[in-house]
Amino acid sequence: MLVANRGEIAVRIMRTCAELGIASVAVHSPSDADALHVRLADEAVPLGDDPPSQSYLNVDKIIDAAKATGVRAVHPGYGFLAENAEFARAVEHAGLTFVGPPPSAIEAMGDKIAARRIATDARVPLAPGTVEPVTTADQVRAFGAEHGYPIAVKASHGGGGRGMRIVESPAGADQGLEAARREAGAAFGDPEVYLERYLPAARHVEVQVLADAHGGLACLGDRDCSVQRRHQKLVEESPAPGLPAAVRTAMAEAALRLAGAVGYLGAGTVEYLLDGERFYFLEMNTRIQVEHPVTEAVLGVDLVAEQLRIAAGEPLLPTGSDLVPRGHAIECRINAEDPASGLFVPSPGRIERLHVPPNPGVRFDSGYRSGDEVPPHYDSMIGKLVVWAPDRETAIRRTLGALDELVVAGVPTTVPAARAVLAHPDFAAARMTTRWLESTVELPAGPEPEPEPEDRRTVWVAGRRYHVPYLGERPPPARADTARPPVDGPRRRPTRNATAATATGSLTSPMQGTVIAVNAAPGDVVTAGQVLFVVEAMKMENPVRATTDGVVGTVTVTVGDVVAAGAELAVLDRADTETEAVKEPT
Ligand code: MV4
Repeated sequence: MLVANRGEIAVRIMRTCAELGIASVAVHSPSDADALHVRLADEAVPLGDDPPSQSYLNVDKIIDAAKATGVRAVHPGYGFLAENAEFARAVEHAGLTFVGPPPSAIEAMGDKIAARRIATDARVPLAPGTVEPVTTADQVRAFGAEHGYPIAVKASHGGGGRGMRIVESPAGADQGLEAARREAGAAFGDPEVYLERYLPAARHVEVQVLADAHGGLACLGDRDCSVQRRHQKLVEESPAPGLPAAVRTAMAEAALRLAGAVGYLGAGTVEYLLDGERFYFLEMNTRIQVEHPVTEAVLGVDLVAEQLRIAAGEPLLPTGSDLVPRGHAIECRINAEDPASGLFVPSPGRIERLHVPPNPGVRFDSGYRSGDEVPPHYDSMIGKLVVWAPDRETAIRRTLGALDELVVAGVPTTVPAARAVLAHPDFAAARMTTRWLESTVELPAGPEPEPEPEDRRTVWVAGRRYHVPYLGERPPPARADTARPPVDGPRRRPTRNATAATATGSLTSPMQGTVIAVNAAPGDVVTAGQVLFVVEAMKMENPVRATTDGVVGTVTVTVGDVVAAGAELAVLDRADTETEAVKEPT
């Protein structure tokens, strides 16, 4: 098996391969030469340079590697080429098995209008919407007059929510349509859009399905993935809490009808919006998903093993699998992200120490070890903390305990954000919609002062020993081996993605992409290194930092704008007084 991926999912797939006695081949970029997925593989083939286009997205190089090593199958993981029908075809043309659905199913579900038509025919509920592309503002207003506002304008070839625009009233039709088409063209190479009635307060619930080559179809329960920000999921769980049995069954049956209608094969996910007790089809993901372990935890099934069995032409699932969920599982995505200024931007760097508490019910899927570097070129996810317990309440408490004991030193992480979610009363009551995290949860905006064991003092009181946090000046280390690396603070060094200020004080975008966050307004006093913008390109969020201390003059862009590489984002007037040196944490 060649695994055309990196990080935790490549590792995850290789471990199942090993268990099944299947030899694995890794591919890797130069930065990943010593990565865990390369170490675990039986063989490894270097690809081109670090940028994904030269390595993990390079179809020709990956097919060459597959041919050269004589593999019989290719597993794409998620992201990268996993939902690229051309890649699936290239694998098949090379005489190899693609671990996934037929290219026709990838294509049908990748075209969101085609997917809506297939779902309609399969009697899968959809939000009121169009099954034809929309090109004029008159069509938007006619839709609004019939179905009401707000209206979601969505890219036909988009997905994951990117490029979606909301039109609140007839007056916004021209601008909303224009912006959506422009963004869709820039981001997906096709400006085609369609309309849906927008549901403002829904949950995101998805259903896991498996289909084999013998007509076997199975539903493997559901997951709630409502806790996300900017379409990046943070916490997922299975089963979706509080679903009435009739709704659960209807969602599962609709998902199976859709899988059957599209000629599905392998593992797939049908995404819905859930509004009260009504659910509406959003899209189908034709891959193994990041959050698949919560399903594995409650069902005792190895989903990657099922993918491999199905790809080998075997019937799905061992006989006797009852597929009744047992207990509850929660996943927290642990990303290398900087919470400074309230923006969660990727912050790659060296993981000085990684320690996972080996508690019952705790699993940590990661592509990294202590001492590994998180490269800046790819997704910033370090790992996934997956916790199982007999019931949801215990699972929440157990996850909070595991988050407290988890050590990820050297890079700022999403651990404090996950803790804020898990400790929130709305989470306990399962009152989360897709807007909840951004609108309700107070996310810690700075690095948390996490006392390491070395920061604790041992004191004896009445013959008993206590370890107490040391809150004063940190004492000089007693011994060399108790010194800890200078970490945990927000790092103020510019990343490789940061731009250079031009002589005129323009802050420019380092790449073509979509502005997804603006944290600067005219008159703001900013310090060098402060994140002012986030530009998304190729599913990566790139921080753009102030290059000098100064004052923001004009802000040239707003959220949703598509910018070219080198385009001006803002004018920065350099502070003309002699400023103190930038405060570097030491
Ligand atoms: C919607 C919606 C509300 N109404 N469609 C974003 C992800 C993409 N699959 C579709 N998305 C949405 N479509 C209608 N008609 C709200 C979202 C949405 C969302 C959906 C799932 C998970 C997170 C989300 C966050 C914001 C918006």
